[in-house]
Amino acid sequence: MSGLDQIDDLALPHALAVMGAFHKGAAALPEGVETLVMLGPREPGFWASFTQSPEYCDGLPDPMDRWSRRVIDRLADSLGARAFFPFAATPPHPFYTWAKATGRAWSSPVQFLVHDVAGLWLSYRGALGFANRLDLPPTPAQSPCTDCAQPCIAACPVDALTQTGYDLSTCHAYLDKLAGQDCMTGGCAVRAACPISRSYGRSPAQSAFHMRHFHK
Ligand code: B12
Ligand code: SF4
Ligand code: SF4
Repeated sequence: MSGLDQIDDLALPHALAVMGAFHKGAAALPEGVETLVMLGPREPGFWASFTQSPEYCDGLPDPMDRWSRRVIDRLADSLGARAFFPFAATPPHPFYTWAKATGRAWSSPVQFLVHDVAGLWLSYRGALGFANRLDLPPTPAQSPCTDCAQPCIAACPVDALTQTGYDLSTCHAYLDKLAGQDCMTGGCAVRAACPISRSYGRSPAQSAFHMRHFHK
């Protein structure tokens, strides 16, 4: 029998953390899964840890996805769980819907998920599915956006990501320009504007890595 604290302890050496969990019913889950535990980068420190890994150093494609598979598959084996990943599944596993079911992530005014600890820098590296119902701690009563001045809404210099949606072509066009290099090296200005993001301690080098992948 695993508890969330035990899972968090096992994730710690890999600079991963439990970002939330829920029981079947809060959202649909694959057959045989009663509890889903979602894992994401533990900050500060995730980038320093990941860049020591064989996957980062071998120069082959998709190092973070390959790292996630190796580490989270092993965690799943040791806990008697099933691993799920936000990539390489067709159709994709519904991580956005699952995230909201944890009660620790909400749709922000700009639609991206906002998390109680990671803010708009939220991302998931995988999830663990358990056949039994784990005890789960209480979650925040409301989204942090309720009592926020909402700087995310006006943070994009070209209004590509606002309350009215995400205009991908405007975003990508800006990222090709000199002015867009701030987003390329420091990450999306909308995600960075969130006060919770600012307290999360994510390395700009990690944002730059994802931006290079997003805007090849
Ligand atoms: C496809 C996809 C994209 C597409 C979105 C295309 C589109 N117009 O919707 C693109 C390529 C644009 C994209 C971009 C990014 N994405 Co993305 N993406 C996904 C992915 C792989 C699949 C989503 C999906 O269709 N699922 C299938 C449906 C059936 O399931 P669902 O998720 O429950 O469906 C819900 C969502 O689609 C949601 N939704 C609807 N409209 C939109 C629009 C946006 C922008 C989002 C985020 C969600 C969303 O509503 C659905 C119902 O609830 C998910 C991972 C996953 N497996 O879910 C990540 C995911 C949503 N993305 C994520 C991230 C981190 C990013 C990037 C920030 C990556 C980066 N550069 O660092 C960028 C954003 C660029 C930026 N400015 O920084 C995170 C969430 C982060 C967050 N705070 O919201 C996820 C969960 C992946 C992860 N590893 O954690 N992404
Ligand atoms: S800036 Fe405020 S409104 Fe926007 S996602 Fe963060 S907490 Fe929510
Ligand atoms: S990456 Fe930059 S241009 Fe694209 S949505 Fe974010 S702030 Fe706007």
